[in-house]
Amino acid sequence: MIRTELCELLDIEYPIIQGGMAWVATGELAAAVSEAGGLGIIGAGNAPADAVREEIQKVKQTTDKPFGVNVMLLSPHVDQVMEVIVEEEVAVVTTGAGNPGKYIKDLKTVGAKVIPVVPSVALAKRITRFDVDAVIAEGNESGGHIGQLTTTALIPQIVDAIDIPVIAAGGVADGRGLAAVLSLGAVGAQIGTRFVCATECIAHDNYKEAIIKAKDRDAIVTARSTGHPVRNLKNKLTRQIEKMEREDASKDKIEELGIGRLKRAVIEGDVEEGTVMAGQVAGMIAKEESAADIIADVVAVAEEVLEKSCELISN
Ligand code: TUI
Repeated sequence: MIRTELCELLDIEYPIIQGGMAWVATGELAAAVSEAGGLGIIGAGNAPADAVREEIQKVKQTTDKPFGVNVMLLSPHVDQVMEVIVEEEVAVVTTGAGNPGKYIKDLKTVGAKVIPVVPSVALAKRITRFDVDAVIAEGNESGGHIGQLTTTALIPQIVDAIDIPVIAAGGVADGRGLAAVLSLGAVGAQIGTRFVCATECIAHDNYKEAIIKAKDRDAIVTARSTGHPVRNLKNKLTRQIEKMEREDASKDKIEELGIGRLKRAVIEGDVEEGTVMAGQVAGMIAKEESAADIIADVVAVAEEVLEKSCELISN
């Protein structure tokens, strides 16, 4: 059994949390991951508060186990989403794209654990001045909006810089990845892209197939020139963005082109003109399977890898 202090902190069986992916991570996926012993997370993205409340209620109707909500702090609905999270007494809140400092006092009144995503040591240090319970250190192998450092470089530097538990994100899709980030000092891993291909995930079949078909170099970074780089699968849209970047198009024009494109891919299944966010691990994902099978496989392989490394030492 792989248990770490993350299991005690979040009252979960395995040190695995699911990425809070906008549009993709609905109540259905979060409930399945939590029911299987990980921490399921609803991705609030830019959704209005009422829609987030519906997803929370879906999870509560399916499982009694703890789950979380990921709040994208640039959302226009962030204040109301945080209010709903407090009213619904959600156990865990992860945040992205900013500093959740001003919401922490309210979240703590209902005992929520607060876990911000950080892409750098500087931000990890700044955020730990607030009453946060852990951080998710996200390497640039991740899908979606990314920072500069790789997971292998980022995790040990953040582990050395702060005194609270560090969860690794970016580049983890199987038990080898989980064992690797535990070796780097993390207490667990966040997995995103592999859970997109969970049976319970509502992403369009075309989106799941695009990930399953992807090869090692297909998850590329676009929109670097805007200062908000995004990792997504190569398609007609990424070629169009690359062309605009070569022609020095303005940041506004490039960002405007991206509006509504994630929904177009995830919900409508337009994987050519939509944004197909996925991590570098897309090339490792071979099939659709249940969240429970994904977790069982990650845990079994991590145990095998860690046992082998113990044998290496004792021999
Ligand atoms: O948030 C992410 N990745 C995302 S969010 C997202 S939703 C979306 N999709 C399409 C269009 C618009 C939004 C897709 N991918 N990762 C977590 C993350 N957070 N990465 C980096 C950060 C971050 C950046 C700056 C966290 C804090 C921060 O703070 C700045 C400051 O100084 O306060």
